[in-house]
Amino acid sequence: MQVTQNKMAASMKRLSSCSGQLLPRLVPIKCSPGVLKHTQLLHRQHVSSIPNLHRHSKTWTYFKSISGKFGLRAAVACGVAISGITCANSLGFGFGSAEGNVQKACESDVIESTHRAYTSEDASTLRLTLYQYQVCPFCCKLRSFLDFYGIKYHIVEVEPVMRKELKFSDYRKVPILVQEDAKGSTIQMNDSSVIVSALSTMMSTDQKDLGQIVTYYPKIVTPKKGLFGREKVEYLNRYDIMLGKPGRSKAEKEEKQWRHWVDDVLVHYLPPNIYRTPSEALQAFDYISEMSQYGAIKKIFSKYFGAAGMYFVSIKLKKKYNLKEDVRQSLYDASREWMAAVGDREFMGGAQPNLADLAVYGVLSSIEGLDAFNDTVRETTIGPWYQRTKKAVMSHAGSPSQQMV
Ligand SMILES: N[C@@H](CCC(=O)N[C@@H](CS)C(=O)NCC(=O)O)C(=O)O
Repeated sequence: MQVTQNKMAASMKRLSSCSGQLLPRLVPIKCSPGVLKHTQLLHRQHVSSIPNLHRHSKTWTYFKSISGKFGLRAAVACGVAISGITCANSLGFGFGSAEGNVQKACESDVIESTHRAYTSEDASTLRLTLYQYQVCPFCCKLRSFLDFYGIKYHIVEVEPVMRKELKFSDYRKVPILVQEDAKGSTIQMNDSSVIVSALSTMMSTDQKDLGQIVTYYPKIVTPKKGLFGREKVEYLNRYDIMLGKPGRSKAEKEEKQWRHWVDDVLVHYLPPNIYRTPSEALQAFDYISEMSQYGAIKKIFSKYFGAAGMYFVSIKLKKKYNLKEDVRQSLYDASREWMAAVGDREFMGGAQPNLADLAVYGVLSSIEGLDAFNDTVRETTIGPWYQRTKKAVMSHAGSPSQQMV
């Protein structure tokens, strides 16, 4: 009981911090060699056992009935209760994590081919395990990358309250990707964008040692401040693919800029939209609880209390991220902005999606089927691009074996 209460308190803290009540904004931090070494050690954690590996099928059930209003007291109580039922972890907590973006210095203009020659053999022999929540947007983003390139991976669905599956890790968020070598030693990679950059580096350069590659993305930890503060984790060079050449081409810069935008802007527009009204919050939580590892009773509990809590949290997130009064308009604006950037190209990457296409698609796929998604498709021109990208991801169009067909 005590453990559960502590868990609830901890989860509440996560919830609060994500809704921006407690965390100050991060400022860019420079990395010292000492930090690099430390990071290297942190990354080389060993996983004693990898739990049963399985994949969840995306069964999708709609729920659209309850639209009654919650009393304020009840809602506040629900908001507290939800913290113990962290289904919201998947679609709420992560959004507010105040991870700033630390950029690598020194980028000069370079005219070079932007095409990266990916080789699937590199990745298919990696023995990867993805620790995830099925509907977490960051996990969806990473999966869209892995699936597009036909990279095989096992999935461990993390149970969001106790998160026992993450016991091996100091880093407590998902996604985490673990690579196991033939001898059983492992390399842990954290943060969806870092993982995409690291694997892209491996797949498109001669550097095949992932243990070495992860050191290019050093972790910076800012200790927690005050009683309710939270330790903050940052990664340097998060959006950089280390091609071993100076500078970036125009297309590479564009890709990086939009990957950045996905994490800094787009992802923050989702919670206020999917929890916009009590009925939409219920719809979202019906989906989340359906996808979760919970038993029937916890599912019901998490659905109703979680929905109520996130409905109120989303009002705070709306303010924090400066969404318009009608939050849908902000989501439409973001979709239009993205489509304007894609222009008359099939994908931003040209004939094939690039990492920005995959990131935008991945994050949006986490809300596919919800009202917010359907409205956006109806009100903007994003639908055909979304479907094209989905087809490319589902058919593993980036895998060299597919390209040869
Ligand atoms: N920047 C990270 C964010 C990951 C994140 O915030 N994940 C959420 C789930 S959507 C999480 O695990 N939250 C748990 C927590 O904050 O303790 C990434 O891109 O992977």
